Amino acid sequence: MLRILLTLLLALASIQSTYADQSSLHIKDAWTPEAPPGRMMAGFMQIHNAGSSPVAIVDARATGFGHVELHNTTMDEGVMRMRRVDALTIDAGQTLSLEPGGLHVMLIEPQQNFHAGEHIEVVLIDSNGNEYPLQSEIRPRRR
Ligand SMILES: [Cu+2]
Repeated sequence: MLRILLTLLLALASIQSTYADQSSLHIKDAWTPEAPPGRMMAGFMQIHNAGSSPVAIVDARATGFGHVELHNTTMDEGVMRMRRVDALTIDAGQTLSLEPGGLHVMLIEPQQNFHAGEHIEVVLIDSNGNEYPLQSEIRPRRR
């Protein structure tokens, strides 16, 4: 009887930790600057890790885009360049900012036109295969 109870408790514990893993990231303020038709777009957001271990985002996809990469922006002899990064790592208890001039999700090969006020469906994928869906609000470019 005790053995059964223990097995049951262990099973419950493993379900709980799986659930905790998947809900440990809280993503907010996701937005994308409007871009001319056919041009790639960038996704910015705040990613908070409420869990007790680091989470590494290693891949992403977005509805309406053929290809998505994780990018950083660097200054190279006074010229702004974007470079692909292998992962966006968010340490336990920390918030990672994706913002203009820095880290961003690069939305490549748009397959339709997107307009300010619409939302882009983005899914971030971590190194364990957990998926984090979010909606990125398209905002008008500042003029
Ligand atoms: Cu980029």
